[in-house]
Amino acid sequence: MPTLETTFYGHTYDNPFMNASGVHCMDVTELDELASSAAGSFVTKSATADGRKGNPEPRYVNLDLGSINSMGLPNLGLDYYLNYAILRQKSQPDAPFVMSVASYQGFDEYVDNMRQIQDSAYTGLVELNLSCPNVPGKPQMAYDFEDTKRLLTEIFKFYTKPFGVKLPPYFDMQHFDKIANVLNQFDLKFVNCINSIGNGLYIDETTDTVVIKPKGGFGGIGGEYVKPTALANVRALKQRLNPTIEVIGTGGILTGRDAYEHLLCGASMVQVGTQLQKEGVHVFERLTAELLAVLEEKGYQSIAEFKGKLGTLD
Ligand code: RRO
Repeated sequence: MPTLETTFYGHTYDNPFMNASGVHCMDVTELDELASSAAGSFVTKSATADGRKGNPEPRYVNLDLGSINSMGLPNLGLDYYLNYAILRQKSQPDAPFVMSVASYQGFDEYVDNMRQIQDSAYTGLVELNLSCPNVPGKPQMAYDFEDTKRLLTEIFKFYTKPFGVKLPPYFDMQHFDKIANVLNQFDLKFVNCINSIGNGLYIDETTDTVVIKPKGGFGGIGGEYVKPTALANVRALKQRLNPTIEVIGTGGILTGRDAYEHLLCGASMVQVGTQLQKEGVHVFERLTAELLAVLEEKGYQSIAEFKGKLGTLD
């Protein structure tokens, strides 16, 4: 019987599956459900300094081939997630998880939030979300390579705990080169590719209207629509980043085969967003069973045997 055990930043998890930040991770109840699910680990909702109600509803809609959302960073505030993280780290030191942190105001809030985590008792992994597509009037940090470098430079002046970044999808080889060049200048532990494809538009056939209220219907696209883009980003970043920076693969994972493809591209962990929203936490039982079946069919005993070993035609 093969194993799905996966080592990520020094800890071996039962399997590589996690939720994608934003899905089923808003409060203690949801987080505890993830923690006791079949997922290998989990990540909290991206926190801003103060709690936020987010954008007006409807702001998330499931589509046949995925989802569209413009949640607008609803969350219970950094103190809430930090308290949860500190308590959980103390009570379950052998089950590490990831705390996601974002910013609503921009540059200074990112720095202040990281300073608050630095000054806290939490020493676990943090995912710095540089790619929220849904703050009206605010661009995504990680599409500005100069600002991203300036922000990481500022944070690394004081931050000594392990963290990585959540990236938006890139669509040009030169942009893969540019972001990798910035990220390789820092002691990041991981990058997570990809956040939703920003500012898509879905139209309801019967009403001829958009389906979500914020921003005139523009929202982040997830699910089946985004898998090829996600795989390309995982592969391209894995090929360009220092080997010490691990990659988390997120985007378009509906089946064990989808997860297998992310691992082939070099992902160490894989995150599930839209499909978790559609199916609930039991999705992780199905996905682990399906991924195990893929390993069995191919005669692999472990993920390490094929991770990053995508074939090419030259
Ligand atoms: O809350 C959101 O609107 C949101 C965030 Br922070 C994000 O990073 N990605 C996304 O699709 N939605």
